[in-house]
Amino acid sequence: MEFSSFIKQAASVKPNKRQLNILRETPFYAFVHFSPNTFTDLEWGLGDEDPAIFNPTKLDCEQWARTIKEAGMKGMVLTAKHHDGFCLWQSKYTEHCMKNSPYKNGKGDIVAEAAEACRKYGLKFGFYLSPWDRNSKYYGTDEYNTYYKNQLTELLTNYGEIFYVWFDGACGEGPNGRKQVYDFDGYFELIRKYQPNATFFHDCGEIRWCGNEAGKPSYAQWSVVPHELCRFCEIQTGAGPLHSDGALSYMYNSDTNIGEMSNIVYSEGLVFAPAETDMSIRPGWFYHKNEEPHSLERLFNTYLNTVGNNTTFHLNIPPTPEGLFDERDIRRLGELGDLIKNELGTDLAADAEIVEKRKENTDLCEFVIKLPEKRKIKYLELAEKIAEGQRVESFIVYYKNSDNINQSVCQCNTIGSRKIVKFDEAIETDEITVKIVSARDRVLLEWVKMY
Ligand code: FUL
Repeated sequence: MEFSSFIKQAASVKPNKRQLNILRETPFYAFVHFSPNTFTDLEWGLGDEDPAIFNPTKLDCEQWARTIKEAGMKGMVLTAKHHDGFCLWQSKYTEHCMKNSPYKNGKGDIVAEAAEACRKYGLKFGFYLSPWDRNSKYYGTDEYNTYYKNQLTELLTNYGEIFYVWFDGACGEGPNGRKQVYDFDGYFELIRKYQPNATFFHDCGEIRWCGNEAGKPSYAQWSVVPHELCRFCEIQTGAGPLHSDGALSYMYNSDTNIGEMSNIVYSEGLVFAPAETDMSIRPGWFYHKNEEPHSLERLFNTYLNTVGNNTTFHLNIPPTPEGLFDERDIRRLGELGDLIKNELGTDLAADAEIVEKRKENTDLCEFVIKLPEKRKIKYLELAEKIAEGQRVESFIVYYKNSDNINQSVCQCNTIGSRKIVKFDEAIETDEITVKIVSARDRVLLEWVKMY
């Protein structure tokens, strides 16, 4: 395909309504890792743990929900089953579940309690169901897919509205272990059937992995990526001008050039697949009492680099063996919620006039944002009309300085669903110009905010 028509097509690769919902309504949400690991102090359980050890004596899912809400998150994703295979609900298909925990004399259902708490506090609810299962006797056979689908159906049909299903890519069985061929297409079909508004995470799914668990997405975040990376997403363009079979066979989420021009031109076609950044508030995903939560500065910077860099932010908080969030984590999340509100809560450009200056026959343009008076600005937030596609490759920010001269402050890559630019120092100005220096088609901004 011609280079120019390929780029036009790339500019109009669109999200589906489920992707759009999560990007616009739920960009920041919580993970909750809770399983026998919480009681054995492990990260990856072996699958032979006695269900009797799973006994949270003070479980309070409402405490979880309150804390999550106060941090500014909009949803919760619970590990209904981690790699050890223990199910936090009353599954009909295994004894390795709450039926054999002392909690509520074997009648407990933590998925139900968490889902209810979310509803009470206005949070969305989703779950993690580990494909890798070290307990199931079926693992490694075709029957495992039936077992997995039965469990998925239980979770999709008994707990009200689900916004997200999280499929973990980890599998550590090793070279001599049991190998499972997962029927992912069959799993996704069940989500479509029972929860048509839910989206799903998978290394290369509708929401894809950012490539690390350290809270560090790539400096240029593209939601429009090669089909070779995300085969479960619908292909929306023709092949890139430099495509040949196998050209992108070694691409992975951790590559930093994903979605860039130098990458997509080799593709067999492009899909819409925004990234999620998943990270734990502590070093581990599960609770270990000697670990401390990360600093407020690290968490806030991660928020800016994720929600403010076209990815979603999935922040894990692990409950203690008692079934409560640790006071240290609660404090840190409260501070984070306050800091987000204080730093990014009041839009100083709400009364601004925005003038778009564009030259005929080019997609390059400038947005001049005029404030009624001089204000001190620390952050600039931009959002593309992501429902129409992602177009901006790079832009430069200028501000009118005290000599009335346009002075450049920074150059940035990509905008996408949301970009938050933090200035090294607050600037005092009544006019900021965003000059688009490279774009794939006419730039459509959904909003401009300043803080
Ligand atoms: C990984 C898992 O192996 C970890 O235990 C954790 O659940 C993390 C979110 O995903 O792949």
